[in-house]
Amino acid sequence: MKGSTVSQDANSASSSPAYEGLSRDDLMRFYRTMLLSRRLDDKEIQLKNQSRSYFQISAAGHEAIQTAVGMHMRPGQDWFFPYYRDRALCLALGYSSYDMLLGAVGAADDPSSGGRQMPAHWSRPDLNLVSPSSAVATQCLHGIGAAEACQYYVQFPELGHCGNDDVVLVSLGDGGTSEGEFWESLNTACTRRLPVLYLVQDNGYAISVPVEIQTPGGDITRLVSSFPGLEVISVDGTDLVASYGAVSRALEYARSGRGPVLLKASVVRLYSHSMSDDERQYRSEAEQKADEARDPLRQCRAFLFEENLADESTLAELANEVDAEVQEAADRALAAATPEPSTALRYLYSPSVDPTSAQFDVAGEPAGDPITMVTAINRTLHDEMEHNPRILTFGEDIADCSRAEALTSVPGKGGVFKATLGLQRTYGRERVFNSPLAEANIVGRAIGMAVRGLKPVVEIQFFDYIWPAMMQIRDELTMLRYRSNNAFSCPLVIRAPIGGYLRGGSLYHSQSGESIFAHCPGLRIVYPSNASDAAGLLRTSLRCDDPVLFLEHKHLYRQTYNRGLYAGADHRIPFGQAQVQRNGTDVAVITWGALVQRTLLAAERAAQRGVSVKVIDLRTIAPYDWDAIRCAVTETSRVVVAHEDQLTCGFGAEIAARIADELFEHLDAPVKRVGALDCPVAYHPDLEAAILPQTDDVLRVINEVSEY
Ligand SMILES: Cc1ncc(C[n+]2csc(CCOP(=O)(O)OP(=O)(O)O)c2C)c(N)n1
Repeated sequence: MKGSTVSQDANSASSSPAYEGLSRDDLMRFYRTMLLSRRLDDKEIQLKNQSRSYFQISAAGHEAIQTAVGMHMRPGQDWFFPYYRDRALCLALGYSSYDMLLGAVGAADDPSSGGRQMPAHWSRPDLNLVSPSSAVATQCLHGIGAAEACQYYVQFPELGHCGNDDVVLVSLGDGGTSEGEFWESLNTACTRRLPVLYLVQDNGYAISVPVEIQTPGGDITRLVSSFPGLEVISVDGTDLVASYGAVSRALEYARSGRGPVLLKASVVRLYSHSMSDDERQYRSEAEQKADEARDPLRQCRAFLFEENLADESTLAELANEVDAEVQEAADRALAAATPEPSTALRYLYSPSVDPTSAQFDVAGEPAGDPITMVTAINRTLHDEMEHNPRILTFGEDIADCSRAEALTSVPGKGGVFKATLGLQRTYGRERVFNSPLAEANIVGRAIGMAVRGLKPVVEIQFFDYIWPAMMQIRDELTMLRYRSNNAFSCPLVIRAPIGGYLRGGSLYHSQSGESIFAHCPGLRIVYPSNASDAAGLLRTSLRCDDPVLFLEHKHLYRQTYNRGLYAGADHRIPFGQAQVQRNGTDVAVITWGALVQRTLLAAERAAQRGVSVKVIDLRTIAPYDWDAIRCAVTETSRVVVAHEDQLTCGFGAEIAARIADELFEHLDAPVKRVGALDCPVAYHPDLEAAILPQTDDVLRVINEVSEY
């Protein structure tokens, strides 16, 4: 480490330009944090070897840069999106040894997760330290959303606090930079000039994959150097003083409002990737030795001696003190209570707002002429944006016109289906804007905004293209509340046009697949079949406290048969409440979406043959109305489940299985299902008609069941 000879008594508390403005006391404090981090790693390794904890991943070799960042930034004011190696960073921000060890043993009082997350996934709301998942790089997009929330609050201070110079830290490894989410986040960070500090800790490896395989040229800074507005800084992240200086410069840039910074810290990984890995299988001894020579703790110790800032006995005393702290914390953590197994289902959803409750049962006052489903959605969005200034909406093509100068002279795009038409014109470009063509970007940013108290309602242009966002939905959106034991949440709405019957929609504009999302606990799934339900259910989605996937059937957007009256700006429909669309006594059909109308037509035809069919529109898939299904089965003893999605593993399979399980003795016939063929939806209308379930198919199965 660079420095000049400064005697110990000359500079105990005053800062020295030779040490990037750090005083001896600062340096000693930083050294202590680095040492504490290492000793905690070693204690956890011991606990794991003794089978008293269940996983370990260390920060060994990363401590200097992390301490420098943590000491520079402002917990509780700046925001932090860490990754699993950030032990020294989190200690520097104020996370305690005891709390870390509570995480290691999975104690009930582990403040990060109550024993739900692996150790090393630290979080605490009062520090603005946001609960990370284990999926590398997803946090990059959350950081962007958090920074956008900051800009929003600066503009609308009555809605939330953000200082003019607050910065969002996004921390990740060199391997993580290969993920699309890293690049999708850089896109928006630069486009919107966001105050984001990317800390890339490059230890040369992602488990066993060396950086030259990961990154062309082996250095991420070469790849990002052309991003407009991105400041790029490299530093030896094992050198505490150099790291501190580099962080100073990085933060100065980010705090000045000029845009994002990427700080690449070259570090070493002194232990294997985690205790589930053995690096001797893929690293030479010589290479490991070379890394050991760069050990930041050793370097810092040598520096303190060389600069006469500490002597052997001072550091020995400090080490004893750290060891005592770690031992005491470990003893207490090992004695701490473990999580109660009966709490396993807690905090999948908001404990305070129940969208199935009477609070969401508000009929409203239907008035005016009947409107289409897409108009009902548009009107609801308008009214809700008026009602709640925290609602923002963005997605691909959803704005009226991105170029402000043209907005007055054009009618506006407002979404490829026009569901968002006029929102930007009415509520402004801060609240309604286009996103890049990147679905993970859309959902990931929305999560970051929601964490900071905004209410994003985002559009995925076609359900068929939701898949790049699947990681964000499955691993982040639905799990944040659960994994943080209710400390963090991200209630937001994803609107996604779904389904076929388009005559030409083909494979990539006709997909269904609600059952895939029904397999993601933590997510509400809404699937209206008509205009009035769409309005009431969308309002509930926007006012509840959970993440909602709001599926809008494209074919139903503009039909005449499902038009309805708009019931005003307060109309709400509770989730999990099916609607009986037709009463009948012989057969019950459980259905939703585009199959509702087809089933009603089939029921009409069945009635002509003397078969009385009850038609139940589920309206929401998660939760679904089991009571309504149970009543229908007990009343009719014959049941069909009809949906547009493929038969195999469609949501009908779940309903049929549960009926067989719980209502078997009430049945007079097998539970039958109607669904699409198990293939994609092909282009030619004749093929489409053969693949998707039609009225005739529903009628045939109704007949089979009634005649059984
Ligand atoms: C999206 C995703 N893919 C794979 C993994 C499994 N995994 C965990 S850590 C890791 C390597 C990450 O390397 P890097 O980003 O360089 O960070 P380091 O652990 O070296 O600090 C991998 C592949 C994961 N957690 N997330």
